[in-house]
Order: sequence, then structure tokens, then C-alpha cells
Amino acid sequence: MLKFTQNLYRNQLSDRGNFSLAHVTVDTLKQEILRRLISDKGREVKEATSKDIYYVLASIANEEIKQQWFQTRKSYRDGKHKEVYYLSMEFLIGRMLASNLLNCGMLDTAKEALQELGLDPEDVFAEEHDAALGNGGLGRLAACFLDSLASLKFPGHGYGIRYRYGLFEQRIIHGNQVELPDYWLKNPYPWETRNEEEAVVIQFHGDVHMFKKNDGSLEFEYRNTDKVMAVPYDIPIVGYKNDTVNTLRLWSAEVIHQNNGDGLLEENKEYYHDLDHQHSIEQISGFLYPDDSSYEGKELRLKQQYFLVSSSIQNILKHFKRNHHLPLSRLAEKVVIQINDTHPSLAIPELMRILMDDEGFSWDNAWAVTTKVIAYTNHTTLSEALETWTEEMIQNLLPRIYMIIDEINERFCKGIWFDHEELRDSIPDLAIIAHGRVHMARLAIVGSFSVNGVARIHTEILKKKEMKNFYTLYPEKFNNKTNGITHRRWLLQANPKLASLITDIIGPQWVKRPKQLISLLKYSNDNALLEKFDHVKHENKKVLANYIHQHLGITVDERSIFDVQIKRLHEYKRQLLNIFHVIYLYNELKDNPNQNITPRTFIFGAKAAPSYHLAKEVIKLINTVASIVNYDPDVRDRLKVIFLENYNVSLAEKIIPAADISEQISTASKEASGTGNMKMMMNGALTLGTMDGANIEIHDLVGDQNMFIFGLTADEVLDYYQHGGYHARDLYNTDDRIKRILDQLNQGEFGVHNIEFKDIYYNILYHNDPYFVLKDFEPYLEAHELIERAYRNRNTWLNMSVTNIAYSGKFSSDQTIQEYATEIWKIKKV
Ligand code: GFP
Repeated sequence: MLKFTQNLYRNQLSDRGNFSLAHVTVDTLKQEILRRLISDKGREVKEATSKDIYYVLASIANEEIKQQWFQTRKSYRDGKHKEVYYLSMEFLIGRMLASNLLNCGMLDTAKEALQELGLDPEDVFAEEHDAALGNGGLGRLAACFLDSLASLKFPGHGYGIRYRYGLFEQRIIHGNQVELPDYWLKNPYPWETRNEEEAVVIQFHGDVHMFKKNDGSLEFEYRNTDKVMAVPYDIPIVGYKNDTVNTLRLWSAEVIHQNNGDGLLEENKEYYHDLDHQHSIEQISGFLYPDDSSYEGKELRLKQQYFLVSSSIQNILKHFKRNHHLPLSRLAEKVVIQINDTHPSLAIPELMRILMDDEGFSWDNAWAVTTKVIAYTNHTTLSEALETWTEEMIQNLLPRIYMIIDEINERFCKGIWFDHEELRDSIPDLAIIAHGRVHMARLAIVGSFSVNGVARIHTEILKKKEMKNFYTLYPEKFNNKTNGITHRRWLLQANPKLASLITDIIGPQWVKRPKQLISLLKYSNDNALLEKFDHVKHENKKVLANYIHQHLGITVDERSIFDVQIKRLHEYKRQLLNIFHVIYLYNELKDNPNQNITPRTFIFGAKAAPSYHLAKEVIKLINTVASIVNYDPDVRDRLKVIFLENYNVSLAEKIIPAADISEQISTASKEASGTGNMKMMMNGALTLGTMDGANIEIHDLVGDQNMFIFGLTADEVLDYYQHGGYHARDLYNTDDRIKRILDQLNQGEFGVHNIEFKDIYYNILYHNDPYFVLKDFEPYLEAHELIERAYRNRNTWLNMSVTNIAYSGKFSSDQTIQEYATEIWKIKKV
């Protein structure tokens, strides 16, 4: 045993009975860092790079984490517990060092030790490449949920894919988004452990042969399949100061080149030297979101989905058999599988396949088990995001799975025909296979016992509109679980100054019970305390201003309103409305340069999907406006537009603590929930938003007086859609401000070529403004005027800000996970 650990053992055993780094001192940690620098890297601190220090700190944390990980796994093996498995194609976990240190209770100590060694902790943390294994809210939600599961001591694990390339790295060149590959595994990743002994084989393609057995039942044999090995890499998910360490298991696709006891060696020998074949296998875990504009790209995405579910389910069943001495028919007593959106919905036919073909279950028995084990979360009602695959593709890639889906569909449709006469006409809209396509959301609803939306309004829209007929069929399945965010990463870690101010005021209990933030309300009129909140926000704004200066060379006024919109770039999220407002302000200043306005800094962070042309145009427009506004002497620094490239979790951690205004301006009815709204609220920003997603639930808590609500409601939007939209051109013809902006786009005032932003112009005027940008423009401007007035009254503003922090505990993912645990998963804390 290492000397360091021995010392710690001696120090810790006395007060806690077991070893914990939570009580390590700055001095012992410093010594340990120095010692390991020499033993691991052969360097003294003055020669060491931040990277050396990063690895040394990670190894110290890992030593503690691995012990607790082992203990946690052991405790789950006793057969008593029901476990939840969260299957997701995305886990946007970001950097782990600071978060692991925080949850081990040693973040402050580590920062101090580093500072005393003359090092900047931020530089050390920045050595870790963000694990960007996700796209946006959906993937980050999965990461927050894992953090809460472990922190609440729930036995729950994530299953995903170890993509070698995460979400692309974004560069802005001449205002345009350019995508670079994100090879996040360039340096060794200290948090993962390869567990080859848990590898499983996945089969694609091939032929299915049916035999009748003596008892009349059918037996299925798969021949000529392409076999791929799924090897798990495990990442520990550390609970907050509670000795629980759960697992995020990420599967990597590899060629089978050793004897696995299945005679696979022979079969694959000829392939081993076939580099093309090896490449095509490794591609399965190559990229998050492969380019799916071609057939091959689409098939690869489908392969990834099956690869994830097949490896995970095989693994889950293996653990069930090992830990519980129960028949598989009782699987649901010990296992629940949550599928994050439809991407893992092949879990349904895959579980059916294994139960029937490998375990000898009848259809009915397999179905009874499957539909008790699988639960589905829907994250969107946007039709283009509801996945479908061609029948032909599934049939070719996964012939046995196709047969099972086909039968699920047949039985389901027959059930409607015979038992729900009133829905007979709707069968084409309900059928899992319709018009040559397999509808994954329908499969997920039919094959699971729970279907949840992610905010109240979203669930209501699912029930009353998008999935109305399914709701008629299965009212008991539908339920709401409003999203949440982990306050540990998004407040304690990202905004330590605010966290410690809160603790100074209301004591530390809120950290374990975030709803206790509500006690801050008592102090929201105490001017001396409000000053302190103001100070913290100002300090955070300074840090962000420095970052902006370093990265863009632009100086921003720290006293200006930091107005932030950070999220995936999508038309419905309406970054366009935001930049139209900026153009309007700019036009006003040009017309009247002496206008007295509160200085504003508009901050954007957003990635557009590489093939999403209009979204990329909006990025270009924001950058073009920035290049004009930021350098126009008439503006006199009263307006700044900042586009921060490569928006990711780490950048969010910098921006959010500095935000004054949180832009949540989606077209009402379109944003299922949003989680950025929660993060910024928790950091004292005031929401400027539509009545959409979780904004509505924020509004329930803080009311009109503590946020800025504007625009069409979801009912109004849905009503317009039903009646063919509104007349965007009328607004263009009658509102000079709007006309001017659109003409500026059309006439090339914001571009070198006058064709630059024509598509935006056409989309609004010729496609009738599908996301109601013009319709909501006037109310949006009015809300901004209110903001400007409110900001001038410091104390009122700070009171609103503290009120938002006080109510934000409701949006801790601990609360959300508690609801999933009791209402859907029926799992208990260990
Ligand atoms: C999607 C939805 C969001 C929702 C998240 C998590 O996220 O409204 O909050 O899932 O449920 F659109 P994005 O990937 O679009 O951010």
C-alpha cells in the first residue's frame, strides 16, 4: 500500500471508520503531488507541465474512487437491490477532474494545494479534454442524472458508446462555422478502465433459419452474420461525499481476433488482416452522429443504436443471473431500463429476441417481461426529430429484430382493430410499421410500461396532441418528469463564490437538500447582502470578460448587461430573434447616436449540425453583426456582440455564473423543457423567455415580477399551425423596424455578397416565418425595454436575482431523479 494512503488511513480511520480523501490537508496533498510528480513523471514541480499535474491529481483521486467503486459494486451484488440502467446514445459529461474532486470532498483542498505550489488550478483542470459524447440538452441531462443517482445512493448506471470522436470541434473562420474532428482520446483518459472480460459479441446481417421443435415451438438460428465485439470501458460516477460510485459503461466496437470460447477465432481469422473490414467495425464506435446524408451513414447510425442496446442488454442479463438467483421471468423485480429518447428503442425487440431465442420464452412470456422492464423518455415533439427507419434497412441489417418488430406491430394493430373500434381509422398513424418505415417512438410507447415527457407542458402536448391516440390506448403509461440539473456541477463547482456566499448566509444544508435554497428569500431585501451577491456576479463577469478578451481580443464592459443565449443552434430556439433585436438596437443607435441606453453585451454560444444550412447562416449572421457593431465608433461600446466558439460543457461553466439575462426564447410549444434555463436561474440570471418548456414552471415559482415573459403561448402557436400560420408579410409591410432589418439582410448590408443571408430572408417571407420570429418581435422588444429599466434599479434587480436562486432548488436533478426512482423505477437507495 502506498505511503500516502497509509497516512491517510491513519488520519481517517479514527473519525469515519473508513478511508476518505475528504479530510486530506493541503500539506499532505502537496507532498503527495510532489512525490508522485517524481515517481510518475520524473520531474520537480518547477519543471512540470499543467498536464503532468493533471495526471498526478487524477491518479490521487482515482485511488480513492476505485476503492469506493469496488465497495459499491460489491454491495450491489448481494442480490437485494433493484437497479436502473439508463441507456443513452449521448452522455455529455464534460471534464471530470474538478467534479470528481468536488464529490470526493477535496476540491477546495486541491485548489489550495495547487495554488501553494504556484499553479493555477484552472490551467490544470483545462488539461482535460471535454468528453463531448453528446450534442445538447439530452446528453447533458443524462450526465446530470448519473451524478444525482450516485449522489442519492441509488443503484443506477449509464450505458452508452465510447465514440472515438465526440461532437465536432467548432472553429469560426470568417464568421462561418467550420467543423474539426474532436479526437478527445488523443491523450490517455485517466477515468476509464477497459474491461475486456465483460466483452460481448454483437451480430449484424446474416440469415435467419426457423426450425420446428418437437413440442411444436419454433427455434431460430442465425447464419452468416457479421460479428463484432463490444468491449466496455467503465467510467466511475462518484456520488457527493457518500462513498457511492456507480458506473458509466461505454462500449467500444472491435474486431474479434481472439478465441472467445465460441469458435470465433477460426471464423474471423481471414478478416483479421482485412483492414477495410476492421475499419468498418471500428466505425461503429467511431463518431457521435455520423454524417447520415447517405444510405451508409444512416445504416451506421442504426448499427450504433443496435450495438448499444444489444451489448447493454446482454450485460444486464448476465448481471441479473449472477446477482439474483431468480428466473428471468422475474427480471422486472430487479431491473429497470430507461431509454433516453427513441435512439435505444431497439432494446425492446432485442430483449424479446434474447428471451425467446436464447432463453426459450414464449412470445407472451417474453412480452410480459419486456413491457415491465422498459421505460421511455420522450424529449421532443418536433416531427423531424422523431426517428423512423426504412423497413428494408432494418430487415437487411437486423433480420431477426425486424421479424420481432413486425410481429409486435401485427399484434398491436390487431389489438386496436378488435378492441378499439373507435381507433380503427387511425391505425396508419399508430402502426409501428407504416408506409415502408419503422416508427421508433411508436415502438417505444407500445413496448414500454412508462412514457414520460420532460416538462409539464411537454407531457400535456404529448397527451393531448402528438401522442393523443396512444394516450387513449394507454393512459396509465403517460407521466411527467420535469428535467433537472445537478446543482453540484452547476453551482458548487462552476460558481464557487456564489456557493460559498449562500453557505455563509443560510448554512451548508442546501448542498444536500437544494430545496433549502428557499431560505434565501428571507434575505432578498437585505441591501448589505444584496451588495455581496452583486459583488460575486461582478467578479464572475470579470472572469468571463477576461476570457473574451483573451480569445477574441474584444473588451467588454463588465458593468453592461450580460445577455446570454447558449444552446444548440436551431430555428425553433430562435437565435435569429435575438440577433434581429441586436440589429434593431444598432439601427436605433445609428439613427440617434446620443441615445441613453444601458450598455449591453450579447453573448452567444452554439453549434449547428454540420448539414443544417439555415442554422449555419444564423451563426454567420451573428458573427457578421458582431464584426460591424463591435467596431462602429457610433456605438461607443454600448453594444457588444460576442460569439464564443466551440460551445461545450466547460465553456458553459464559465459563461453561466456571469449571466445577467438568460435567453429562453423558443417558439412556444417547441422546447420540450430546456435545462440551460435552470442552470442560469440557479446562478442568479433572470429569464427572458416564452411560456414554453420548463420556463412555465420557473414562472409558477417566481412569477411575472421576477422574470420577463413575452410572446405567443403554445396554444396560440398550435392554433396558427392548424390554420396555416399567420401572414409574415403583413408584418414586414407594416412594421418599419422589421422591414428595415429584412431589407438589410436582403440588400447585403451585412454581407460582402448580397446573397449572403438571402435564405434567412426567404425563409421568413416566402415560407411564412415558420417559427414566428416576426410575430414575436414586438413583444420581445418590449420585454427588453423592461429589462433595461429594471437593470437600472440595482436593488430591485438583485432582489429578483436572489429570488430566482432561492426557488431554483426545485430544479435540482436530485428532485427529478427522486421522482423517477419512486414513480417509475421503484428503486431504493442502497
Ligand atoms: C432536448 C430538448 C430540450 C430538453 C432536453 C433534455 O434537448 O428541451 O431540455 O432534450 O430533455 F429539446 P436539446 O438537445 O435540444 O438541447
